[in-house]
Amino acid sequence: MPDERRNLTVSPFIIRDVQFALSAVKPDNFPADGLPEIAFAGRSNAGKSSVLRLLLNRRALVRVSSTPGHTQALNYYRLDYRLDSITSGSCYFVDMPGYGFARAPKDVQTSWKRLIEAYLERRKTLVMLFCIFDIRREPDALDMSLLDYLRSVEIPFCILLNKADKLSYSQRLAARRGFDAMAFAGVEPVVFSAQTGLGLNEVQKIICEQLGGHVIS
Ligand SMILES: Nc1nc2c(ncn2[C@@H]2O[C@H](COP(=O)(O)OP(=O)(O)OP(=O)(O)O)[C@@H](O)[C@H]2O)c(=O)[nH]1
Ligand SMILES: [Mg+2]
Repeated sequence: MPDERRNLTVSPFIIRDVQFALSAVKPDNFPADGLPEIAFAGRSNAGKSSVLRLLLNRRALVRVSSTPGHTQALNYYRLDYRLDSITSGSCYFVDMPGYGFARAPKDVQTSWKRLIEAYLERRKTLVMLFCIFDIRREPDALDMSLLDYLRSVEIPFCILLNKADKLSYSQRLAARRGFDAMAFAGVEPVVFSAQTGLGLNEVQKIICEQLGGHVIS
Protein backbone atom coordinates (compact mmCIF):
# COMPACT_ATOMS: atom_id res chain seq x y z
CA MET A 1 0.00 0.00 0.00
CA PRO A 2 1.52 3.31 -1.03
CA ASP A 3 2.06 5.95 1.58
CA GLU A 4 1.96 9.71 1.02
CA ARG A 5 5.67 9.95 1.82
CA ARG A 6 6.80 6.91 -0.14
CA ASN A 7 8.90 7.35 -3.27
CA LEU A 8 9.25 11.09 -2.95
CA THR A 9 12.21 11.01 -5.25
CA VAL A 10 12.93 13.56 -7.93
CA SER A 11 10.20 13.28 -10.56
CA PRO A 12 11.47 11.70 -13.77
CA PHE A 13 8.78 13.61 -15.66
CA ILE A 14 9.45 17.32 -15.99
CA ILE A 15 6.88 19.52 -17.67
CA ARG A 16 8.60 22.42 -19.42
CA ASP A 17 5.47 24.02 -20.81
CA VAL A 18 1.75 23.27 -20.90
CA GLN A 19 -1.11 24.99 -22.67
CA PHE A 20 -4.77 24.39 -23.20
CA ALA A 21 -4.95 23.32 -26.85
CA LEU A 22 -8.56 22.70 -27.85
CA SER A 23 -11.95 21.22 -26.98
CA ALA A 24 -13.08 18.44 -29.30
CA VAL A 25 -16.80 17.80 -29.62
CA LYS A 26 -16.48 15.58 -32.69
CA PRO A 27 -13.70 13.46 -34.21
CA ASP A 28 -12.99 16.12 -36.86
CA ASN A 29 -11.77 18.36 -34.03
CA PHE A 30 -9.07 15.94 -32.86
CA PRO A 31 -5.54 17.29 -33.53
CA ALA A 32 -3.87 16.09 -36.70
CA ASP A 33 -0.24 16.60 -35.67
CA GLY A 34 0.33 12.97 -34.62
CA LEU A 35 1.58 13.70 -31.10
CA PRO A 36 1.06 10.90 -28.55
CA GLU A 37 -1.95 11.25 -26.27
CA ILE A 38 -2.59 10.11 -22.72
CA ALA A 39 -6.27 10.26 -21.78
CA PHE A 40 -8.14 10.38 -18.48
CA ALA A 41 -11.50 8.65 -18.38
CA GLY A 42 -13.96 7.71 -15.69
CA ARG A 43 -17.33 8.22 -14.16
CA SER A 44 -18.58 11.74 -13.72
CA ASN A 45 -17.22 13.28 -10.52
CA ALA A 46 -14.53 10.59 -10.01
CA GLY A 47 -11.87 13.33 -10.15
CA LYS A 48 -10.48 13.21 -13.70
CA SER A 49 -9.92 16.96 -13.94
CA SER A 50 -8.45 17.07 -10.42
CA VAL A 51 -5.95 14.30 -11.25
CA LEU A 52 -4.96 16.22 -14.37
CA ARG A 53 -4.57 19.45 -12.43
CA LEU A 54 -2.23 17.73 -10.02
CA LEU A 55 -0.18 16.08 -12.78
CA LEU A 56 0.12 19.31 -14.75
CA ASN A 57 0.62 21.35 -11.60
CA ARG A 58 -1.43 24.13 -13.22
CA ARG A 59 -4.55 24.70 -11.18
CA ALA A 60 -5.90 27.58 -13.18
CA LEU A 61 -5.46 25.89 -16.54
CA VAL A 62 -7.59 22.78 -16.17
CA ARG A 63 -11.27 23.38 -16.62
CA VAL A 64 -13.45 21.85 -13.95
CA SER A 65 -17.13 22.09 -14.73
CA SER A 66 -19.14 23.60 -11.90
CA THR A 67 -21.99 21.22 -12.70
CA PRO A 68 -20.87 17.60 -12.66
CA GLY A 69 -21.45 15.65 -15.82
CA HIS A 70 -21.75 18.65 -18.08
CA THR A 71 -18.36 18.43 -19.81
CA GLN A 72 -19.30 17.14 -23.21
CA ALA A 73 -15.97 17.68 -24.92
CA LEU A 74 -12.54 16.10 -24.89
CA ASN A 75 -10.28 18.83 -23.55
CA TYR A 76 -6.76 18.69 -24.95
CA TYR A 77 -3.70 20.04 -23.10
CA ARG A 78 -0.42 20.22 -24.97
CA LEU A 79 2.74 19.52 -22.97
CA ASP A 80 6.42 19.93 -23.68
CA TYR A 81 8.22 17.56 -21.33
CA ARG A 82 11.62 16.20 -20.46
CA LEU A 83 12.17 12.60 -19.39
CA ASP A 84 15.91 12.79 -18.70
CA SER A 85 18.89 14.93 -19.67
CA ILE A 86 18.69 13.88 -23.31
CA THR A 87 15.07 12.89 -23.91
CA SER A 88 12.37 15.48 -24.42
CA GLY A 89 9.18 15.67 -26.43
CA SER A 90 5.63 16.89 -26.73
CA CYS A 91 2.34 15.15 -26.12
CA TYR A 92 -1.30 15.76 -25.22
CA PHE A 93 -3.12 14.99 -22.01
CA VAL A 94 -6.82 14.57 -22.74
CA ASP A 95 -9.55 15.19 -20.16
CA MET A 96 -12.51 13.07 -21.26
CA PRO A 97 -16.19 13.68 -20.54
CA GLY A 98 -17.40 11.67 -17.55
CA TYR A 99 -19.81 8.83 -18.17
CA GLY A 100 -22.69 7.57 -16.06
CA PHE A 101 -24.17 10.89 -15.04
CA ALA A 102 -27.72 9.67 -14.44
CA ARG A 103 -29.32 13.09 -14.57
CA ALA A 104 -27.97 13.92 -18.03
CA PRO A 105 -30.62 13.74 -20.74
CA LYS A 106 -30.63 10.52 -22.76
CA ASP A 107 -29.64 12.20 -26.03
CA VAL A 108 -26.66 13.86 -24.28
CA GLN A 109 -25.61 10.50 -22.80
CA THR A 110 -25.82 8.95 -26.27
CA SER A 111 -23.71 11.68 -27.87
CA TRP A 112 -21.03 11.36 -25.13
CA LYS A 113 -20.96 7.61 -25.64
CA ARG A 114 -20.50 8.06 -29.37
CA LEU A 115 -17.68 10.56 -28.91
CA ILE A 116 -15.89 8.41 -26.33
CA GLU A 117 -16.22 5.29 -28.47
CA ALA A 118 -15.04 7.11 -31.58
CA TYR A 119 -12.02 8.30 -29.62
CA LEU A 120 -11.11 4.95 -28.09
CA GLU A 121 -11.73 2.97 -31.26
CA ARG A 122 -10.02 5.15 -33.81
CA ARG A 123 -7.44 7.26 -32.10
CA LYS A 124 -4.16 5.78 -33.27
CA THR A 125 -2.13 8.34 -31.28
CA LEU A 126 -3.67 7.26 -27.94
CA VAL A 127 -0.82 5.55 -26.06
CA MET A 128 -2.47 5.04 -22.70
CA LEU A 129 -5.66 5.62 -20.77
CA PHE A 130 -5.97 6.32 -17.08
CA CYS A 131 -9.28 5.07 -15.67
CA ILE A 132 -10.18 7.15 -12.65
CA PHE A 133 -12.38 5.52 -10.01
CA ASP A 134 -13.64 6.87 -6.72
CA ILE A 135 -12.03 4.39 -4.30
CA ARG A 136 -15.19 4.39 -2.16
CA ARG A 137 -17.45 3.12 -4.95
CA GLU A 138 -17.51 -0.45 -6.15
CA PRO A 139 -17.21 -0.59 -9.94
CA ASP A 140 -20.59 -1.27 -11.54
CA ALA A 141 -21.58 -2.74 -14.89
CA LEU A 142 -20.76 0.50 -16.71
CA ASP A 143 -17.25 0.65 -15.23
CA MET A 144 -16.67 -3.01 -16.01
CA SER A 145 -17.84 -2.55 -19.58
CA LEU A 146 -15.24 0.24 -20.06
CA LEU A 147 -12.48 -2.03 -18.72
CA ASP A 148 -13.64 -5.00 -20.79
CA TYR A 149 -13.75 -2.76 -23.83
CA LEU A 150 -10.23 -1.46 -23.22
CA ARG A 151 -8.95 -4.99 -22.95
CA SER A 152 -10.70 -5.96 -26.17
CA VAL A 153 -9.17 -3.07 -28.13
CA GLU A 154 -5.81 -3.62 -26.40
CA ILE A 155 -5.27 -0.06 -25.25
CA PRO A 156 -2.79 0.05 -22.33
CA PHE A 157 -4.61 1.34 -19.28
CA CYS A 158 -4.01 2.02 -15.63
CA ILE A 159 -6.65 2.21 -12.89
CA LEU A 160 -6.36 5.02 -10.34
CA LEU A 161 -8.36 4.56 -7.13
CA ASN A 162 -8.79 8.25 -6.44
CA LYS A 163 -9.98 10.11 -3.31
CA ALA A 164 -8.01 7.73 -1.06
CA ASP A 165 -7.61 10.62 1.40
CA LYS A 166 -11.25 10.02 2.29
CA LEU A 167 -10.40 6.56 3.67
CA SER A 168 -8.27 5.27 6.52
CA TYR A 169 -5.26 3.11 5.76
CA SER A 170 -7.17 -0.11 6.53
CA GLN A 171 -10.15 0.98 4.47
CA ARG A 172 -7.83 1.67 1.53
CA LEU A 173 -6.36 -1.79 1.86
CA ALA A 174 -9.82 -3.35 1.87
CA ALA A 175 -10.91 -1.30 -1.16
CA ARG A 176 -7.74 -2.23 -3.00
CA ARG A 177 -8.30 -5.91 -2.21
CA GLY A 178 -11.86 -5.57 -3.51
CA PHE A 179 -10.52 -4.32 -6.84
CA ASP A 180 -7.90 -7.04 -6.99
CA ALA A 181 -10.58 -9.64 -6.35
CA MET A 182 -12.40 -8.44 -9.43
CA ALA A 183 -9.55 -10.08 -11.33
CA PHE A 184 -8.40 -7.37 -13.73
CA ALA A 185 -5.72 -9.77 -14.89
CA GLY A 186 -2.31 -8.18 -14.66
CA VAL A 187 -3.68 -4.73 -13.84
CA GLU A 188 -2.45 -3.26 -10.56
CA PRO A 189 -4.57 -0.32 -9.46
CA VAL A 190 -2.75 2.69 -8.01
CA VAL A 191 -4.21 4.04 -4.76
CA PHE A 192 -4.33 7.77 -5.44
CA SER A 193 -5.40 11.13 -4.07
CA ALA A 194 -5.60 14.24 -6.21
CA GLN A 195 -5.86 16.16 -2.95
CA THR A 196 -2.75 14.90 -1.12
CA GLY A 197 -0.62 13.68 -4.02
CA LEU A 198 -0.65 10.07 -2.85
CA GLY A 199 0.43 7.86 -5.76
CA LEU A 200 1.71 10.79 -7.84
CA ASN A 201 5.27 9.49 -8.19
CA GLU A 202 4.01 6.09 -9.25
CA VAL A 203 1.79 7.64 -11.92
CA GLN A 204 4.59 9.89 -13.19
CA LYS A 205 6.78 6.82 -13.59
CA ILE A 206 4.05 5.03 -15.56
CA ILE A 207 3.68 8.08 -17.82
CA CYS A 208 7.45 8.19 -18.41
CA GLU A 209 7.50 4.53 -19.37
CA GLN A 210 4.68 5.04 -21.86
CA LEU A 211 6.08 8.24 -23.36
CA GLY A 212 9.58 6.80 -23.51
CA GLY A 213 8.44 4.58 -26.39
CA HIS A 214 6.67 7.42 -28.21
CA VAL A 215 9.04 10.36 -28.07
CA ILE A 216 8.49 12.93 -30.81
CA SER A 217 10.74 15.92 -30.28
N1 LIG B 1 -11.13 14.62 -1.10
C1 LIG B 1 -10.90 14.54 -2.42
N2 LIG B 1 -11.71 15.15 -3.29
C2 LIG B 1 -11.44 15.04 -4.62
C3 LIG B 1 -10.33 14.30 -5.09
N3 LIG B 1 -10.34 14.35 -6.45
C4 LIG B 1 -11.39 15.11 -6.79
N4 LIG B 1 -12.07 15.53 -5.70
C5 LIG B 1 -13.29 16.35 -5.67
O1 LIG B 1 -14.32 15.66 -6.38
C6 LIG B 1 -15.12 16.58 -7.13
C7 LIG B 1 -15.12 16.20 -8.60
O2 LIG B 1 -13.80 16.37 -9.09
P1 LIG B 1 -13.54 16.65 -10.66
O3 LIG B 1 -12.07 16.64 -10.82
O4 LIG B 1 -14.29 17.83 -11.14
O5 LIG B 1 -14.19 15.32 -11.27
P2 LIG B 1 -14.38 14.92 -12.82
O6 LIG B 1 -14.23 13.44 -12.89
O7 LIG B 1 -13.48 15.74 -13.67
O8 LIG B 1 -15.91 15.33 -13.06
P3 LIG B 1 -16.68 15.55 -14.49
O9 LIG B 1 -15.80 16.40 -15.36
O10 LIG B 1 -17.95 16.24 -14.13
O11 LIG B 1 -16.93 14.20 -15.07
C8 LIG B 1 -14.55 17.97 -6.86
O12 LIG B 1 -15.30 18.55 -5.83
C9 LIG B 1 -13.11 17.68 -6.40
O13 LIG B 1 -12.59 18.67 -5.56
C10 LIG B 1 -9.48 13.65 -4.13
O14 LIG B 1 -8.49 12.96 -4.41
N5 LIG B 1 -9.81 13.82 -2.81
MG1 LIG C 1 -13.91 17.04 -15.28
